[in-house]
Amino acid sequence: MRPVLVCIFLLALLGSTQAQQIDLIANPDGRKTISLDGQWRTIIDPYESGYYDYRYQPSANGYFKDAKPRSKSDLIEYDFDTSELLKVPGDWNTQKERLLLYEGTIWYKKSFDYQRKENTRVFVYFGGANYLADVYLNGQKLGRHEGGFTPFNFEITNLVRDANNSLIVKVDNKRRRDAVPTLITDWWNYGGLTRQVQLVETPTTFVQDYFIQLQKGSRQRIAGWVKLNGDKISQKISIRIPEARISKSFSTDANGFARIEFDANLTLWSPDNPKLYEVVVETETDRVQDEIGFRTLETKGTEILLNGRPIFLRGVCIHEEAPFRGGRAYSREDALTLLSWAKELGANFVRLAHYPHNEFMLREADRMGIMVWSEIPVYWTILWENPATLENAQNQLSEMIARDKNRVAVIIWSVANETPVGDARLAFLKKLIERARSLDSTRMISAAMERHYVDDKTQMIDDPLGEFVDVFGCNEYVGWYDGLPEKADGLTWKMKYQKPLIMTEFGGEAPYGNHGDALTRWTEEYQENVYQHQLGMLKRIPFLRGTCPWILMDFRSPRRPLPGVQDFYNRKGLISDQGQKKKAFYIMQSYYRELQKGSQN
Ligand code: GCB
Repeated sequence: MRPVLVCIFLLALLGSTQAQQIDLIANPDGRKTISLDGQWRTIIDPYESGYYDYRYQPSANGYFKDAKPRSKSDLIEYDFDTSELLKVPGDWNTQKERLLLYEGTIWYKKSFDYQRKENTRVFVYFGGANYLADVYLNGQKLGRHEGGFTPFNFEITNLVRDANNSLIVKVDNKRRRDAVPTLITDWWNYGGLTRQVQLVETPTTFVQDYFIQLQKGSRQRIAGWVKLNGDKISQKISIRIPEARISKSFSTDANGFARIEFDANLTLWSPDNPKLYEVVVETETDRVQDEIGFRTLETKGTEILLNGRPIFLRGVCIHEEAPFRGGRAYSREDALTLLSWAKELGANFVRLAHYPHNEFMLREADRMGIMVWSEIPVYWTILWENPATLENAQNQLSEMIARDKNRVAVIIWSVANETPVGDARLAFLKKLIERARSLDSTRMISAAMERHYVDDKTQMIDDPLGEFVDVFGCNEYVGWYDGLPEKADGLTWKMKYQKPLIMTEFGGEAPYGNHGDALTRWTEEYQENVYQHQLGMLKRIPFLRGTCPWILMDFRSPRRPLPGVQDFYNRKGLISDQGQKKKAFYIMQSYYRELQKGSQN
């Protein structure tokens, strides 16, 4: 069943007085919104006493009731309104020292007043909550969302009150073997309401979602769809791109769905000229405005073609970690700092590792002309045989694509990172690839994979997953986990597939300011040495179409305890978490400048 049908079915089933989790509302910032960001009341609940009773049964009188004693004799053991404050958006770990390593449940509460308007629906939209969120309004459950890095929303039109609404979210970031990601990762498990929370207002029938991109293989044919939600979903709709003098009309069908297709004479988006158009989707009752760019993308043998021209992806990997203050990044300012550093490095491409980053990153990448690899946290050792794990991964993939499918900067959807070759894993990842292709036929699909040694000198890339992706991503740490830097000099690379290769990770670790000779681990000189030998090797790989050193900036990791050196940071950054550039930064920068000379992108 198409999501829109599921949604209509649920609407009918639940009746209009119930809360509903509906498909994602596209582009919330293009609508009327009311921010719920700021200080929220919070209760730390390591034993989940606010959720389970003492027999470990879900309690009918959990904290979500937000109860108050009605008489002086009443026994109620919690009180949101005198509890601690935490800032939203923001991870909890970096807001209070005792929460740095906390993994468990914290309850969040926000009170708000709301003036209901006629013919208006209202939704609560969460940019992200890591990892499991149970959401309640005025004591009633709106629903649950799993996955720490994708948005979700619920309709609250018929539950919201004029005054003193109590919005409560139980956020649980306990790691689980069957979750996505699973128990081990090389990044901090930042918990909480890590992204913006907003009320989104729409007319009774509104434009819920749209896909407006160039058709694969065409430089002027726009193809996509528009989906309405409401009680009058068979309507005339129009798509306007004023600057390109486009105004086209379509009709939605009985399910509120319209395919759109038309020609437009467009200036294509590229890193050199990141042209975006104002695009307006209008119905009889609603109007949404977006900024959308258009470009073509294809692979041909081992080439990647952007707007028909071969490109080399001068990339860098980025974690969603906030420069200077630490913790999860969540603001436009964070995005601008990170992406400006990438630009300064000479990058035209970023790999947003290892999960979907906040929407600002994508919006700013669109504006700055930086191509994006976006991935889901199918990382290392997922439970490949568990159907619920697959469903969860598929859902996170769908939500990532739902949010970012109109962002021209996104050129690659990645389904996994460094997963071990095997049948169950292959079946799992093939399903993810099918899902990605069914939702979006315009992007390239990839995954970061591994290589192996055929003999001392020969690297072979032949992961069977390679057959199903458009572009092969490979992580290798020659000179760091694998021998000394000069080992790279003697290596020859072979690939089983006639496809483009991106070296999606390589690098070494050094805290900024730690100096020594080029063979002393943890020094900037050693890191620089790794990069020098890497570049010598990379330049000799004929099918290489992109490089993404690991990583732009140092980031917190529980796997990195070495005192005085790591102190629970992965120090492979080209830049420190305080913005200081290490020697290796300049090695990469001069390589990218050299590449840039002969290229238009
Ligand atoms: C990898 C992982 C990345 C790690 C990195 C490292 O292969 O993909 O998540 O952080 O290596 O530093 O070891």
